[in-house]
Amino acid sequence: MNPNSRIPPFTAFAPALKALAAMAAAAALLLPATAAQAAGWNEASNGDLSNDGLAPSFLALTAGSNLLTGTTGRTGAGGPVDRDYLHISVPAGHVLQGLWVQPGTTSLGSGAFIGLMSGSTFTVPPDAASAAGLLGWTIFGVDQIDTDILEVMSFPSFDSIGFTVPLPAGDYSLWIQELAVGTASYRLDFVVAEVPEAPSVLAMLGGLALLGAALRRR
Ligand SMILES: [Ca+2]
Repeated sequence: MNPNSRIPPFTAFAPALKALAAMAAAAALLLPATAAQAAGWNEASNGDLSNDGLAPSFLALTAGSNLLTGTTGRTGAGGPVDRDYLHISVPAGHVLQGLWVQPGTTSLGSGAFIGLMSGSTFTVPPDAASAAGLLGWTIFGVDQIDTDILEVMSFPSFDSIGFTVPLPAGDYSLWIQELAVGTASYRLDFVVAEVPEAPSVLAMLGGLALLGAALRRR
């Protein structure tokens, strides 16, 4: 696929699905989800992300930069698969503004798959026939270093729902997986921004009271 295309071509999903289905058939390693982290997750120090979409690891995002550093892959045909599932929460009063691919990301072939779902668990199975049920997805790797992939993920593709950027506060889940045989590294930065507060009802009422007082003085 053309890494610069804004919408992943339909054909990009077919080999990805084939590879993912093959990995789904392989023995899955169930790894326990580990404790929540304050502002990022590095598999080297925080542990491997969960292999189970129904029990993903959890990362509470905070305002600013939230780095996710890990590896995914598989040892070979039928061998153990390392797929990474993460539940993220965008705090109230905030939005997920961008998802930047950082230097340190490596690719073995066409890149890694990243899928996004609404909710705290990733319920679409690895051998799904389409992207139905996903909010969005894309393939990323070295070609996307220093670029924001959130928007390209947002366009409906291969039956994905699609979404608008920025993502509002709430719970989301992710599935990240290198498609080629071997182990690839990824480094992603979830950029969270505060939503400017709307004028409160009390402030509006205060304004009306001042207006009323001003009119009475005339
Ligand atoms: Ca991993």
